[in-house]
Amino acid sequence: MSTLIPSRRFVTLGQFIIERQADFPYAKGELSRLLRDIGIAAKLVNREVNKAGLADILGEHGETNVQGEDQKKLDVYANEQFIRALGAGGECIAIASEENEDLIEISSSVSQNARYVVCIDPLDGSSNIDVNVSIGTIFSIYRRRSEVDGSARVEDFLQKGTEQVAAGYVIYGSSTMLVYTTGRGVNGFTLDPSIGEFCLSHPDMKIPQSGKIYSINEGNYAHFPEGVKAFIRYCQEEDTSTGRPYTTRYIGSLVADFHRNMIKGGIYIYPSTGKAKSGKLRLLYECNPLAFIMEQAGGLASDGRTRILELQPESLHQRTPLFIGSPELVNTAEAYMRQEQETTAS
Ligand code: AHM
Ligand code: MG
Repeated sequence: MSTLIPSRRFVTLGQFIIERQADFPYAKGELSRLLRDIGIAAKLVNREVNKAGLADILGEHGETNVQGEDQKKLDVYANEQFIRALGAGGECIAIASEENEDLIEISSSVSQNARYVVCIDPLDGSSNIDVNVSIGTIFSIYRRRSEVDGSARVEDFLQKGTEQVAAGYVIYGSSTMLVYTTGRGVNGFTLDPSIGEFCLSHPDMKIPQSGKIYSINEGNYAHFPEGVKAFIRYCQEEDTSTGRPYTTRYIGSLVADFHRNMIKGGIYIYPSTGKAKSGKLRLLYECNPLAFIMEQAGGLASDGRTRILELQPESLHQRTPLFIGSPELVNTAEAYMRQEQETTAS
């Protein structure tokens, strides 16, 4: 008698989103469609990232973005793809992008009754494109606050990170992955290029409670707050009971550094520096979405004192220091920051 062995079922992002739709009866499928649109744009961006070394797509685009940084051609392409996909989908009324000074309102007829707004960093770590290092997209979705039949307002975006309904990132790396949360755990999907689909590969991702990796641009050491310097010395000290000294790993591409630490356990820090009092990273496009994902994976994210998700945004391009990763390491780093504060106060 022959036995039929069922083949292992693989779950695509699209199937997974549909299966999980029941978690959001109030959302009537809009959130699912938004995630689907982001997944489609990510595939287009992935295609261009993969051939970046071949096409005349490398190099400066000749413009600077609103932060005064050089924009590469791929940044522009990625920005356009996400805006186009979200604009055509009909679920998003406005987008705030790291690459645009003002919010982008979508005025198509299909979006008239859209209830969501999206914050996006279309291509983070773009200074790594021409050296073939992993780069990423980071996104975050909020329910709008303004009336559904009127225009979107900046206030729709100036919501605390606790109000996010979904957040995720795409890493264009040795394989391309899309990782997202809707507040019910974190799931990761790897793009299978042979079928052109993101397939569930990392269900219910959890960050280890502790870890041995610390990621920080130590070139700025002289300008770090004393608490950060003390934490770095702690990481470098010999102590076999806690596995120290720890290992330093810094790619300089946030999504790649974040993703590695999520899987292996560790901490990423971009603190304030002498020249940048609020650090470098943006609250809306980078810190809030990654903080939401990190907390959902069992980790922590703060500005060294306050939980990132509780910071009240005042402007679209606001920056904040970021301490994010395994809870034990973030707690220890925060303890050093408190110690610094107490020493300064006394
Ligand atoms: P970007 O949004 O302009 O790409 O800048 C953000 C990037 C992050 O990916 C990375 O973690 C950080 O900047 C690196 O900054 P630095 O070179 O100062 O260490
Ligand atoms: Mg960025």
